[in-house]
Amino acid sequence: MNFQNVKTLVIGSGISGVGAVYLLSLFGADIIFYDSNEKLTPEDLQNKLEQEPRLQEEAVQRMRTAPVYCITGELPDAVEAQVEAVVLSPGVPTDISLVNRLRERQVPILGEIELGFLAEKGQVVAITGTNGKTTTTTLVGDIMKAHLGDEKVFVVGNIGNPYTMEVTATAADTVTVAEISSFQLETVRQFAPKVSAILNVTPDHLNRHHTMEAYAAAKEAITCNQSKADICVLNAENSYTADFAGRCPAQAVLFSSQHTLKNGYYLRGDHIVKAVDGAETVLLDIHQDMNLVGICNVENVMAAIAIAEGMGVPMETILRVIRDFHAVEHRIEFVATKRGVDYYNDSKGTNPDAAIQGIRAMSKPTILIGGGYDKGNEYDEWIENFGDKVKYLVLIGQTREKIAECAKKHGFAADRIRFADTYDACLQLCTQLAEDGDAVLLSPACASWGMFPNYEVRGKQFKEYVHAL
Ligand code: UMA
Repeated sequence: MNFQNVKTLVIGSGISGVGAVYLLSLFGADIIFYDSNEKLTPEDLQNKLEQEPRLQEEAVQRMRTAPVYCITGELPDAVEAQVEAVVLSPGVPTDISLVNRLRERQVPILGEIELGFLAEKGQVVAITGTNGKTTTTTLVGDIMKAHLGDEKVFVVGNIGNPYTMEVTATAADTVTVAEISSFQLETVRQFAPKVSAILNVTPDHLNRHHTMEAYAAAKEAITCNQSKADICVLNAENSYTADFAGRCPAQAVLFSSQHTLKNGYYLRGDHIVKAVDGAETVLLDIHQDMNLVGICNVENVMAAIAIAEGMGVPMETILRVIRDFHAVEHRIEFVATKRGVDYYNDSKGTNPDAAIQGIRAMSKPTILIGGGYDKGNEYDEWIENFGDKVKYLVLIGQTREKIAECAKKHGFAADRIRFADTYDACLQLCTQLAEDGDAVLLSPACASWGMFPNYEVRGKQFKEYVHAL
């Protein structure tokens, strides 16, 4: 699509919106930068652009000659009527009335990822899944950097680095490793990775996608422009991804943490094994060669191996990077031992399935911090995974009553459930409840929104508290 002089509405002034404005300015578009948040002013939006250090001089010059029109609050009808294309930030639902009206008028609707892909010159690896995306993306990024050199690899997307901000530096010999959320996949049209991965699909974000079918369909869209010349790495143990293997447009490469496979990567005892037509090669020992804990991380490592091999990286390089790789921040991250108590930050456990992996990774009696923003999830399976491990459940946020009721329904003793009104009170209570030999795990099964701007802030505050003990 040619954006030269096209009146383009960018919705959302977070990091994706800023990236989109940047790329559109290089494309020569006539930009309206819009945020529906009434607490923001047009000057706030202008400041976000001016304070972005990565804007290249060419874009800054272009913004001077063709200023970006910033609007907040309600979008005036007269402005809406002029819009010829729209770029959505991932957090903007695709079915809000403004977007519906533009769609009815047949205005092209692109997501920020799709916009970025229009400027991509190299190859793309794209990783999605309900859980494990960030760890797998980071590990694949590290492997690709070890193989090609740091300057030839860009790690972008939901991981917190907008694609549109990096893509102008891509070239024929670069690789972009993108963590892609279901929100971002709702708006892809031409996005075409050489290697994709769907790590797992379990209930999440149902307040946005409404049904599991719609959520799974969004994830599957990662392959919509792939062919059998491309690869899609899939989890053989997840019902959605295993089912998708049969109808995937790309060549499906499977991994399994529970069964042997004739072709693919699997866990046998303590070893990750690769099989080709039944002929096995042992690749690594999950205790001796990995610093990550939990079966979820074994799956992430298997997926990363499959992706990297799909990108032509020698196995020797892949295994060397895995041996040096440590946990991603906020993902079952060991923080410190204080007064005999181990503290783990799993703030990225923002849904029950992710939090199941968190509690499964614990080996000691655990004081578990749960609760937060209500995304419409059910907590039964998470609580069923507590076993005898959870000593106390300390609950915060909007979902605390819902989780407490669910825990009691599953036989969790009411006197082991505590409510905290503030995050500080919650952390102090955990320290009081924990005894020598226990663990404290922040793995809330809920988004942070409502109490924190994002899960990173929730995790960082947890770590600051622990380090200050
Ligand atoms: N906004 C509107 N209209 C709306 C909705 C939102 O104007 O109808 C505005 C808000 O007022 C706000 C802005 O949009 O100012 C926020 O946009 P955004 O939510 O898309 O946030 P970004 O800062 O652009 O960050 C997004 C991703 N956020 C979400 O998907 C919610 C980041 O993922 C991602 O790192 C970043 O793009 C770069 O790609 C975060 C996330 O929480 C980590 N992702 C979810 C998850 O992992 O579960 C999917």
